[in-house]
Formats: sequence, C-alpha cells, structure tokens
Amino acid sequence: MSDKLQKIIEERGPIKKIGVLGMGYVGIPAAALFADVDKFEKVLGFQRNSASSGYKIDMINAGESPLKGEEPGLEDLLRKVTGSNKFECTPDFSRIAEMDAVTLAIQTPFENPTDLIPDFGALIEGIRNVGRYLTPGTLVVLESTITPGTTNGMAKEILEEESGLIAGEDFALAHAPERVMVGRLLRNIQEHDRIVGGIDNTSTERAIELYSPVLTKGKIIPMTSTAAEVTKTAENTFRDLQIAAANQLALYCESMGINFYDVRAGIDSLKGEGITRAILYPGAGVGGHCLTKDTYHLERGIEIAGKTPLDYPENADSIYVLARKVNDFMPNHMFKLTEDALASVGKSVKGSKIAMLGWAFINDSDDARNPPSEPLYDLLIEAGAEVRIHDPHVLDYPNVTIEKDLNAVVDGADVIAILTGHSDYFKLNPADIKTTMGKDKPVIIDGRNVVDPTKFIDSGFVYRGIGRGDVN
Ligand code: SAJ
Repeated sequence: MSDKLQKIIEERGPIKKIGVLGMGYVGIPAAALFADVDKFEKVLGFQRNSASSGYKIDMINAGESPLKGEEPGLEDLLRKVTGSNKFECTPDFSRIAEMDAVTLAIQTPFENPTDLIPDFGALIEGIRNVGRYLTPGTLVVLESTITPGTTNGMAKEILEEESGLIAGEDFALAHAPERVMVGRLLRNIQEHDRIVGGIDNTSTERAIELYSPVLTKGKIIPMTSTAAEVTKTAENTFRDLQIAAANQLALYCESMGINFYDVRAGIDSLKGEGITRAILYPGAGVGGHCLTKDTYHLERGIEIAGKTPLDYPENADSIYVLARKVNDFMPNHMFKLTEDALASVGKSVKGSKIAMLGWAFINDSDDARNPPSEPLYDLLIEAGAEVRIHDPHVLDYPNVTIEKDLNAVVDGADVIAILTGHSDYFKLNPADIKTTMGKDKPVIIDGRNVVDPTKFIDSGFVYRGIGRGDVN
C-alpha cells in the first residue's frame, strides 16, 4: 500500500467526477448509472467524433440511446441524466484531466485466435488518451475483458509512459470487468456482484468507492487485478466449456439414436448437497462478442501473467481451446444434418432452396456479433444452395440480406433451418409452413430445439434436430 497515493487521494477527496471511455453496450449504461448517483456530480462519456460512431454524441446528449435492441429503462434514464446535465457525451478527451475516476469499456476482439494475437488497437488508443490527460490521484479502471496481466502490465506501462506518473504511487489503477448481457444491461450492472481488482489495496479501495453506489442487489468482490482478469475470462471460458460438453453429448446421442433431452433430464435429476449438474444446451453454435474470444484471453494469460512454467499433461490440448473447436464445429454439423436430410429425399444441397430462420447470436435480440448462422450460410452458398435469411430483430448485416417477411423467406423452400431460438419460431405451424414451402417432402433442421419433432414429422416433414438421435 503506497502511503503517497493514499495521501494524494485523501487530499483529493471523494470521487465526484467520472469519465467513461467507450459509448457502447457497456459504457453507455454504466455512465448513465454513475450519473444517477446523487453523490457523483458529473459524468462525461468520451466518444471519438469518427465517421462510424461520431453520431452517438448528439444522440446521447439528446437523451437517446444509440444502442440497437430493447434495453429496458435505458432511454428513460438517459433522458433523466442528460436532462439534468449530470451526464454529457463529448469528443474532447482533454477533459479527462477534470475527472477523479476514468473507466474504459472498449472492445477487445482477437485478431488471430490461433496464435493468440488480440487486437488491442482501440483499447491502447483509449489508454493513451487517458494517460495524456491523467492527473495525480485519478483512478483508472479497465472494464473491458482483457488478457490476465494486462492491467498491471501493458495498461500500467502505457499510462506511466504517457503521463510521467507512477501507478500505485501517483494514480490508482484497477480492473472491474463488465458482466452484462444485451437486453438487460442496466439490471446486470446493478444486480450482478462486481469483481473489483486493484494493482494495490489503495486502488482496490478507490474502485470500491466508485462501484458500490451503483449496486442494488450485487455486492463487491475485491481481489487483485490479475485475479479479476482471470475471474472474468474464466467464467466465460467455463460457460463455453459447459456448452461444448452439451454439444459433444448431443452429437453422441445422435450417433446412438437417443434423445439428448431425456439424458439431460436424467443427469439433472441427481440433486442433493454438493451435487451441481449444470448441463447447458446444445445448439447450432456459439456466437457473440464474449464466449468466442475470452478463452483465448485466458490462454494468453499464461504467456503474459505466468510466473512459473505451466505444469500440464504433455501434448495434451487445452480443454478450453478444444471446447472452442467443438462449439465452432456446430455450424458444420448443421450443414451435415441438412445434407443428410436432403439426401434422404433424393436431393442435394446444390440447387436446393434453404430458408435460414435466425441470424442473431442470441434469442429475442438484434445482436449479430459473430453469429453462428454466418459459417453455415457460407457453407451452404459454397455448396451451391440458394439461401434466404429471416430474422425478426436483426436489421442488417454485411454481405447478406435479412428479411422480415417469414412467408416470403419460406416460400418454395426445400429446407427450413432454425439457427436462433427467437420466440416467434416456437409458434411455427407445421401445416402452414408445409403449404408455404409447397414441397412433398419438406425438410426442417432444428438447431435450437424450438419445434416439436412429432408434430412436424406427422405433417410430412423430414426432421433433423441437434441431439435428437431418437427421431432424426
Ligand atoms: N449458447 C448455447 N447453449 C447454451 C447457452 C448459450 O449454445 O446453453 C450459445 C448462445 O446461443 C449464444 C452463445 O452461446 O450464441 C453465447 O450465449 P450467452 O448466453 O453466453 O450470451 P453472452 O455471450 O452475451 O453472455 C455471456 C455471459 N457470460 C456468462 O454467463 C459466464 C454474460 O454473463 C457475460 O456478461 C457476457 O458473456 C460478457 O459480456 O462477457
């Protein structure tokens, strides 16, 4: 604990002004919630006035949310905190110098997962901007999901280089990873426990002061910055691993001609103290901005933050990376099911009309970051199929046409393939769909266990479903 930093912070007094870099799915709700705290005087949202995202500045200052999709409570809160001038969005990064605390919520994709090379370009630019205007006693918090060792490594170095100040001596530095899901951003920030990891105790204490007032049901869980980085990357890696375990079991069930969901109910029935059997759900693939990359951040953590050589079985793959491979394989399996089903009615993928239902990576959302539907679409096009895409929520996506009229998309199709579990698709009526397809032997491929196979088979469909070896 540096007494010097402690002293500077005491002289500076309680946190009053907060800056948030990155006006996206994490930064905007976080900034609005900070601004809604009485004891915080002012919140600035820093947004580059770039061609691609500069439009957000005026929208936010007009109390409107530039985020796509339903976000309960966000627009009302934005109108409230911009109306009272507690929250303002600005492209003027020099005002960082006025802030007592600055958070960074900037995307951290991977450039090349195989070689574990992240694309930290946007994050580094953000950290440099903070470093340029950093003043003694300021708290800097990384909220982005990052490779373990980044806060106390790359981020600290850049901030010190740009500011000439010393982390832990002149300014506080911490990692407090976001844990939000689209469609419930505000609630997730208020109700999930908050992991707070400083590079030292003073930094952790200052970060606790920042986040405590925003929490309603959630509590603060303090730890070191590296432990916080591992907590975040590992919780997503474990979820991805659980999904991969379900996907692998589903593939086994198909091979053995049994129903995954019977097995799942069976396994899930073993209850009692200490017995947790969190079996997740198999499906057409894993998408989104988080599970598709956080495993690689964790893996890279060994390189960046490893202090002693890793002791691990020789020539054995990381089970986490293997899980990524299994989940990335599922669109290929959807293609295989489509090919098999068409062959069973004497057709091939080439020349067949395929109606893909669902482009979003998650149900009832318009979020189409890394959608599992895309690799399947590419495989079908490559194989010479004619593909039309329906999604009730996603407006547009590069290089594909997303349609809103379900009947038009299904009209004349040989196959309908369900990729996303949107609520609309649970209401599909087999007889109506068959009529619209106008085929004697229409095919349905269910990648999200949305439809009742019996109803479709009884209506004359050839059915294939992930994990449904009993009826495929
Ligand atoms: N999926 C399955 N089977 C399942 C659950 C999900 O195939 O049983 C698929 C979904 O269809 C989707 C993908 O996985 O394509 C990701 O789904 P998700 O429900 O994990 O959604 P994310 O990625 O938006 O949310 C995750 C969450 N992480 C954990 O629960 C550990 C969320 O809490 C995080 O805040 C978020 O990542 C993030 O931002 O890191």
